[in-house]
Amino acid sequence: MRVVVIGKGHRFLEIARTFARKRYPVTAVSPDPTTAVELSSLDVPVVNGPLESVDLLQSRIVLDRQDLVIAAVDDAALLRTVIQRLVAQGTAAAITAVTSGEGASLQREFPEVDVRNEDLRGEGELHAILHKAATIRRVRRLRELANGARRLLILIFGNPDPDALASAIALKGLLRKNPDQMTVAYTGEVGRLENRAMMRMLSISAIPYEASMLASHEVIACVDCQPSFFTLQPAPRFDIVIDHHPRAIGPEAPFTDIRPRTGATSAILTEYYMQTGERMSRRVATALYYGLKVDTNNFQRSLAEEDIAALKFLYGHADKHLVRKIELSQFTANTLDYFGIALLRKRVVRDLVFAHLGLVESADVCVHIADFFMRMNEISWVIVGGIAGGRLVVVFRCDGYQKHAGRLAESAFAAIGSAGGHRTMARAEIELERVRDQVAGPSNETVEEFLVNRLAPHLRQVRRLQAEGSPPPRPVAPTRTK
Ligand SMILES: [Mn+2]
Repeated sequence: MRVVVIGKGHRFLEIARTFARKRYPVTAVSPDPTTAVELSSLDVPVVNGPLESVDLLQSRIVLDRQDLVIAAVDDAALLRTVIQRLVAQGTAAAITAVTSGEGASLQREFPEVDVRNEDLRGEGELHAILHKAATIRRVRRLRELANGARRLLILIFGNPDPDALASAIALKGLLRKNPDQMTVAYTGEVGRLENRAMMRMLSISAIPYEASMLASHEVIACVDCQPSFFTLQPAPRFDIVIDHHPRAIGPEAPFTDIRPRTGATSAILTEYYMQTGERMSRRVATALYYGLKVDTNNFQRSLAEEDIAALKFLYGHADKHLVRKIELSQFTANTLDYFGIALLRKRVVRDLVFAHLGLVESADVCVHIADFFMRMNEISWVIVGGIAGGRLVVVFRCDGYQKHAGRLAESAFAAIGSAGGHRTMARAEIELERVRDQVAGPSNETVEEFLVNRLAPHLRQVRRLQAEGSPPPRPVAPTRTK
């Protein structure tokens, strides 16, 4: 990456020095004949000439999209002229304008220019300026890719969650393309009631994926996932990948932004808007805020820099009452009945609540009940099992203090199904077919025994349960007494 610093005066020299000291290849452009002397110790080539007629090409400075031009001119009118010329000359590089005065009108006039009115001496500012230039480049690249196609498909892997849905509509909003030419599709199904509520209340249109979409859309993006996640036949060829999951091995797309340390893809999309000054609608802000909130478990998981910056921005723009309304859309009357079953079937040992619910309408029921039990006083472990869609689902919750739910799930179930998760929440899913020989019959007691036996070697409290033996069959619904 090359850096061209244009201007004169103290601030201009400081910026050129800062970048040169950091070993960036710097070229200085200045009318001031003493500039070469001032920068001589740093090996910075200097082009002398009047700023009013600055012309990079004529000065034999050819820049590409990786490069950065910084104009540091104190005189507001002159700075405007310089920026105007740079933009008119169509440089591929990102442009930053540094002014000591008020920069708002300049920013309005040139939305793609990063206008700053601070000294650029510290490490933090340097980082900020490079970061912003990189983001502006990224968004430009995204728009180029999108504009090269008549129709664009945004794919969500599996069941769309709030982070994926928010990222999809944020990407749509960023691309400056007719909304009718963009399709959001998912390969799973809309499960949780909150997600349905989110789609309804924020008017998010997303439809189930069909293979025919590949032919009708020239550019394909995926958000909150990576190409290797999909097992579609025929396999889509992805042009855009934006995600925060651990980087998986797979084909590299022309545009790839994968940040495994970031809490949510929503934070990455928020950054695109923030850094390019793109106006964000309240609808998109609300979706992104909710996506970030859910993926970071209410901002409790360790937050990366992008997450905090995004939260700060979104907090002021999102409709938090609407978010609350979405969050409260959790249960149907049917779900509530399972709470009754859970209360009757629960087994409490020391700080553990264990409950196997038997057949449930959806695995989400186990999640709701596990979260509910976690609120009990002096409880630090909750394990809830249920059978949905031919699978035995086990949901783990713990307080995370000297405990790791993900590891417990893995050690007990990874050998026979998919299992894993975070420190405080985890999940295992086992195809019932696969454990037919171990689950002697379909009755809840044998499944419960199976779960206890798998978990006992890994958790002391479950060994206690095991020692107690199977409890006598309990009613699954309250019985009325006279
Ligand atoms: Mn996510």
